[in-house]
Amino acid sequence: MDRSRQVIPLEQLGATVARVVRETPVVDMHTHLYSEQFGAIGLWGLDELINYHYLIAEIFRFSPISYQEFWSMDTPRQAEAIWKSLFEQNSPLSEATRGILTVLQQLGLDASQPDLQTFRDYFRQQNRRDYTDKVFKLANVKSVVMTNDPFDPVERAVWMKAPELDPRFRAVLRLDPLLLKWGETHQELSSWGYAVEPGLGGQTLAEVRRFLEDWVKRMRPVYMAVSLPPDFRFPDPSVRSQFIAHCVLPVCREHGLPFSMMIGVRKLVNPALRLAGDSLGPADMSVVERLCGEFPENRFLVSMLARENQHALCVAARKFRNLMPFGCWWFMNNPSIIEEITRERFELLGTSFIPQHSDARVLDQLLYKWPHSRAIISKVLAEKYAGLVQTGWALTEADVRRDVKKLFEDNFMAWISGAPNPLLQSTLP
Ligand code: RAT
Ligand code: ZN
Repeated sequence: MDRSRQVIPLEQLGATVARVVRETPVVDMHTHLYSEQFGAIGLWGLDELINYHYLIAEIFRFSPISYQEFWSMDTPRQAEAIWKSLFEQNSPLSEATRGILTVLQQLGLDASQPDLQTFRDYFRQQNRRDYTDKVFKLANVKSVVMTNDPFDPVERAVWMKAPELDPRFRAVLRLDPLLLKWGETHQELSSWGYAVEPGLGGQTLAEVRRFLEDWVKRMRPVYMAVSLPPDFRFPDPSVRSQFIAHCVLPVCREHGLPFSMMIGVRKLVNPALRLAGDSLGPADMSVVERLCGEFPENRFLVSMLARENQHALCVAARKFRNLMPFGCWWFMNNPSIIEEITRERFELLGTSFIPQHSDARVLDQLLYKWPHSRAIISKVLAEKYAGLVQTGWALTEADVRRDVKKLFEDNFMAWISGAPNPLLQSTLP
């Protein structure tokens, strides 16, 4: 094939890649968003945006307000306190504060006149259904993956009614309570009719499998997921290891579902901050390698919270084709770190990874998380393509479109399809 006519000239590379990255819809493979059938737990709007726990952590760096005083206020008052402290009395330089300004800009609001009441008026005029369509369109997001906890009473009540969900919202069976809090959750399982014992005796493992099967049937999840501490080990004598080996991984295999492990969170290092009180620590990557090696029939999605683990995760993915690194999670979701991680992933893995997820907790956050990440991904991708073009390689726009579609959609869809993954079979040594 004569590719010379469609080849992208070096001087147009940056603009072409940026345009393709902007135009390619993304499947957002990890969020905390909910379709409207879940009611009030599906957060959206300005006050929720401002009350994001990433910003709650920041107000206490600038304002003398006590924890008690802050938590005694309702959501609008908390939002006003955060706005005053982080936007009026200080420049909103942090990634989380800048994000609010990007959201306002994307919606056509004037950030040069930063008046909370005016912005609130705009949001009051929106209705959730139309606003959801608008946000998906503006953010160029095709679908989002929720985080669904069968132990959460509000969620559970919705799932038990077998709701017809907005198809843009896909489910994930999140297992933190089962794997990390068995001391409490065994009672709930018993009360729901599963014959489990706290010490895992009797039929416990089979009953936990039955519980997972029931929820796979009910939720139709695209994967199962857990977040884990830095000292996560496998195998070890814990309940967690037993459940992973004998319940989670077998049921995942049976249904062709990946198991997502987000590793490195140290919960509540400052409990007074509540949801904002978690921190991070480097984990042992050999644990991930062992799981991938011992369970070659399982597929793993893995994101690490510590910067120190990012390179080793890429190396592990070179060794195990059943491992898919994804996203720049939480404290990694900052421009300087996203750029570094994305660059090392291209250098070690080509396009065989999932560069980003939004982790949005408030619908409107799609309007900043994706533009911010898209800008960095295109910058790094253009730089990597420039290296090819300088060798004389004839890069076409069709090549760029194929690659970006893999990064934003196809790699994830292939991973959750349950079918053998042709992408990984053809690209890894
Ligand atoms: O990024 C966050 O919002 C964290 O609070 C966590 O929810 C994390 O993303 C997780 O899914 O555990
Ligand atoms: Zn999350």
